[in-house]
Amino acid sequence: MFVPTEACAAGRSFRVERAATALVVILLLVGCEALVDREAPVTPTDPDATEETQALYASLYQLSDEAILMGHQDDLAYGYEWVRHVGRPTANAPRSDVRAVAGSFPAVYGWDVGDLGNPGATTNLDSVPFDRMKRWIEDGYDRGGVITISWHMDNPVTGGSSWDTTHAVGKLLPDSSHHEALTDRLDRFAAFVSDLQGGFWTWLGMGHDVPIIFRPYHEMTGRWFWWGATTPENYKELFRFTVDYLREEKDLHNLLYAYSTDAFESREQYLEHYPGDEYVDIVGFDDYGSIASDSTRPVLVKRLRIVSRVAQNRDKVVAFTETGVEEIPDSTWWTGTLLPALKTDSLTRRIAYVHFWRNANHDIDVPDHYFVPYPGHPSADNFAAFRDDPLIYFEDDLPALYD
Ligand code: BMA
Repeated sequence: MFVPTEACAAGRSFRVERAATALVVILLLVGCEALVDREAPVTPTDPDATEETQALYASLYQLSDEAILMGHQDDLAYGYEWVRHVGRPTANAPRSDVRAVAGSFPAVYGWDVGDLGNPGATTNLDSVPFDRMKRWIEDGYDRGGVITISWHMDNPVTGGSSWDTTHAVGKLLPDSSHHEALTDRLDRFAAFVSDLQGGFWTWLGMGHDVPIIFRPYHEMTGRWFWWGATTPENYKELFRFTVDYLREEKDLHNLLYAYSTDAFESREQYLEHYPGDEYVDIVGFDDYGSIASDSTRPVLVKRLRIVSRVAQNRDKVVAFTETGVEEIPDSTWWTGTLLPALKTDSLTRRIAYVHFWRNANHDIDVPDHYFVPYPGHPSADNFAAFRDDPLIYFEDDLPALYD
């Protein structure tokens, strides 16, 4: 039978101490490794992404610790009281409702290439000519901004609009009846994107591809677009095929892919159409309903948190990909409702950018369809105050994102 002597007991306690120290050291090392991992630069899903695209992704990821970038759709093409997209091109300096009210361009420029796939189409569905859109994209990029592109693609099977929910997705997948109608459109998109050149040497024909956040097949949970009116499995296949085709067949390496649902109620619903970590760089969502007033703030905050956690668990960038309140009826909405929601906690603050929808010209486009103030709008002063908040970055707050 073993009877411990004093020396033996002392020896054992020494061993226990050493083991405990070793355990602490191991835990510290594991902790440090986790820390190192978290601080390692995040990389886009495309292993061949261009240097500028990789830099943009890492910048968005890092910046989201301290800032939320402000974005606006069609910002340089038209505003509530002016247009540059219809009629003869003018040589005037760029115009922007955002800059007119807040003193700076937005940090993120959104564009939509709807109709691009239609043979012979020269403008998108809001009459923005593609050739001028390209120049505005390049201008925004050259000023240091971020470019995101969505696509209200017509239904390739029927030729109807994107709101024509006649069954299409199953017919567009590989080996299906209308597959070529899809690849034709993607070919045209690839040609458009390849034309976007930026950087110092562009004037010598030696520019580089402009990095783009591409947000295809958005708001699929809303089911009002043909790509949403299908099974989640079909949707995922369409998304994956599109990414693979643009990456592998068309050799495009300047795209970051955004997964962008409409409103959702749970993490499960949010992820129902998620095509997989290898296909998505930015997780986001569109939401116009819950952002409108203080009474629905808890719903918005819940959604922001869910998406932010999804991004955190996958080491991805998170964004509020489309939003706004039409006509902004509450003159203090920017700092009174929106800002408190964004500042709720570290999860909601982690949003890399919040993107507002377009300011349709009130004479020639949809009346009273605008989402940021124009000069003289009752919320203009409050928008300027929102812009002054240290958390919110407009273009002139941006560090170099592409170095
Ligand atoms: C919708 C509306 C439409 C527009 C479409 C594509 O939300 O703004 O007027 O045609 O987006 O930009």
